[in-house]
Amino acid sequence: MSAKPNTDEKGEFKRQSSSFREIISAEHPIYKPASGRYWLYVALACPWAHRTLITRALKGLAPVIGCSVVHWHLDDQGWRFLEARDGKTNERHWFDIAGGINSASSNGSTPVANIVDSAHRLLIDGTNEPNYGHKRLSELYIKTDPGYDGRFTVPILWDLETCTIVNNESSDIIRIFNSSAFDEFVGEEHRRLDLVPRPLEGQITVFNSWVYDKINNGVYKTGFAESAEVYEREVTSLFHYLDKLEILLDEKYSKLEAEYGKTSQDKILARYFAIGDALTEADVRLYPTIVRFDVAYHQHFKCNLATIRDDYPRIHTWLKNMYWRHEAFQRTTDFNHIKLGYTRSQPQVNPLGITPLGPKPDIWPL
Ligand SMILES: N[C@@H](CCC(=O)N[C@@H](CS)C(=O)NCC(=O)O)C(=O)O
Repeated sequence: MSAKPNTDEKGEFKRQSSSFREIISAEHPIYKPASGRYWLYVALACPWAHRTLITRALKGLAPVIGCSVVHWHLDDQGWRFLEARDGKTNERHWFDIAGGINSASSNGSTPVANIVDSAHRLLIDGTNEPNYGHKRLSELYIKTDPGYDGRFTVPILWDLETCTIVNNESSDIIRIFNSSAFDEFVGEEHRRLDLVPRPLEGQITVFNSWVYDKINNGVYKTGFAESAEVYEREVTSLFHYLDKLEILLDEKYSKLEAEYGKTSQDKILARYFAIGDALTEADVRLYPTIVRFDVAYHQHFKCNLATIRDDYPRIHTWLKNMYWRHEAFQRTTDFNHIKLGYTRSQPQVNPLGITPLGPKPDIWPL
């Protein structure tokens, strides 16, 4: 998401590469593992930030790494926090033990259409920034490097001890969370979960690489295209790779069906994942794009050759399985932030900022 995305002279979207790429480990000269030392800054609309929230929840890190959520509206100065009631409120209670969000925003009685960009509903539109009382995400970048001239993006993994950004690349941040760095601060069940098990690492890497380029980033390349020619090429490619994903998941599902029988849906779903037969990083990286597809990308980014719910039955089942059977996925998904974030923050795509009410429901029951 961005008020004005980077595009080149051909009208093609070019994603900026991330600037801060450190890790946290006992061997690192500065960034040592510790509880309460690191802080995660996210936007709930942002798919890249979403993967870090899911991983934080899955690895039981909510009590170890605090979190702040920017307001869903990205304006021409970037992301902002809600005003602090007092500069030091610890918002960890909002991101409860499961690492999820208060569902008030999803069940709230105010229809999306009536919500204005200046809404200031603390813990619904976002949180304050409790560590320094900052108003803007950009302040964290400037604090780290006064000469920083890149984009002010979420997610940020922040070190409260040195007051610097450790890392602002989501694919690194999820690997840091998945590493053993924080093992001593979490329970056995969370320590045991490895999202990139050695035997599957090769398959996960191959899957991630085309999913990133063709699907995760593919929707952006489609939606931010500035010429019909670029748009048509990108949207065609995007659906070609969704077709590929559907075939892959169909093979998986059919195999499980043959093993357990058509009526044993529970048993099938317990092993129905993108790679292997347990949850891995591949699911974590695919989910944020697929859960946004029908509610945001289909209309806002003109990714409208098909919908997940009506045209990709296997991807749809996989999505519902993730959302309904895995708390870390459901509790970090906020459809209001997603819909409002995209439709109100990108005037070049949606100049009037009218947020479509549909499709309904946001996600179908399992
Ligand atoms: N490479 C980054 C990309 C993050 C990114 O593009 N974040 C968007 C939100 S979806 C952002 O903060 N954009 C603000 C801007 O570009 O001004 C990652 O994966 O962590």
